[in-house]
Amino acid sequence: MPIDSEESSHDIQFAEDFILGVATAAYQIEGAVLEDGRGTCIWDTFSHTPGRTVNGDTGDVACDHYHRWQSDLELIKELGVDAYRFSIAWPRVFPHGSGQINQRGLAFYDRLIDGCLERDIKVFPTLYHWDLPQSLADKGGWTNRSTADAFAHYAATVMDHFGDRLDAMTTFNEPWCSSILSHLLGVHAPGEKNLDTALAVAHGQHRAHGLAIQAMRAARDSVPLGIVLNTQSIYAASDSERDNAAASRHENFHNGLFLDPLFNGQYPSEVVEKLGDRLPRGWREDLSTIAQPLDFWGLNYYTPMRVADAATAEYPATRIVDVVAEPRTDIGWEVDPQALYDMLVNLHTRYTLPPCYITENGAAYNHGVRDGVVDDQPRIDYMQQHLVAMQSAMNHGVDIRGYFAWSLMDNFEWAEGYSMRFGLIHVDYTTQKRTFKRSAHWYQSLMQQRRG
Ligand code: IFM
Repeated sequence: MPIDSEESSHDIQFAEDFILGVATAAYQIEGAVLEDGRGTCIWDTFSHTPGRTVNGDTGDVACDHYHRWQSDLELIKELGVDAYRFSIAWPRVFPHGSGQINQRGLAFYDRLIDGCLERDIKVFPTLYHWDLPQSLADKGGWTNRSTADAFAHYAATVMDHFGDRLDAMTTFNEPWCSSILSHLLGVHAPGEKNLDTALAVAHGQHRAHGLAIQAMRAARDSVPLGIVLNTQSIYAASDSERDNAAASRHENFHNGLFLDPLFNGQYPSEVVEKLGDRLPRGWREDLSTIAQPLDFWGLNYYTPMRVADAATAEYPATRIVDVVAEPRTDIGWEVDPQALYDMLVNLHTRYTLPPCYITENGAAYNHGVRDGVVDDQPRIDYMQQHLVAMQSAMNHGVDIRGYFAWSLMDNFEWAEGYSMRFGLIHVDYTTQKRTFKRSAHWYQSLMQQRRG
């Protein structure tokens, strides 16, 4: 069903308790990587390795949010959103991943969380947005089962300490990125290209997620718990049988590898058939730990995937085709809100999923400040169209409880460094001056309109 493109986001009727928010992640904004006892993480190592990020950019300073958190919370307050989704840096809490707790790390998030509550902003933290402590990486990272145990201990510690002040808690952000993109495609830290390792990492993270959910429920059972996925909205690149079969394999590998164990307690049968003997030993025994009941799931959506057959390549033997219907954003990603609608309806039909939050959606447009103004109309168009698509999916019966814009402000865009800007708020990285873009004013007006 096509979404109703005539509808504008200002026509959307958000339910009273529908949450509108903004999102960030620790390594992308905090900076202060050597302060207050923080340990090193794999992104410190990776970004300091020549050739890994655009311009050799690192998160050393980023948006200097570690020092500017109060004024940044004031900006969130000014936007008028309901909630803030951020991530807790594991290496601030446990500099070596396990062992001694770093009280100064906990104290930073105490200040941040209390600052949100003082400003009536709901708190939606994530435990893992890719900053694996380097000490754990040195012992095999997610391929070592003890990393999942350390993660569960970190999760329980955080829940025990902050749980009385949280509105939700997420275990992992986009485990596809921290396994496939990082260990098979070599784009993110640690930059490996090895299918066996990627499978072991994905499985290790699944197990860590399950153990963490159990540990957090035991510590405090009142906080809604979930996970954030960036499932792909997949289309065959052509009508050919081969491309259609490729799209189906791509779905099983890139989406099923995550959705099926989490929500069905098993890997897709095709994945087991092709790769079962390459999954880590004993994987079947972990499935019941992995498939914990969840209170919500988060979807991060940006762009669709067009997939073609790559017969001679390793399973899933597919390749991404740049069949781009304009427009695309400055990072080159196709703009297709229909793909968001299609995926939401499709996944909620095929799986028994808990309520959904759109935990990230947004666009990279690199408009600068001119006479104090950042005129980023394409970002407004993008978000407006995607809110309409989300609303259409809700009208079609998908239970969606909230939407978080990515991102509050421009920040360190991983391998792209500072070259790509996703923020509603412009950041001048030389002066750290923040400037509301037109999209920020537009988002603010959505909130005001809802409050009547
Ligand atoms: O910046 C990232 C974020 O960290 C995870 N989701 C996608 C965003 C844009 O690439």
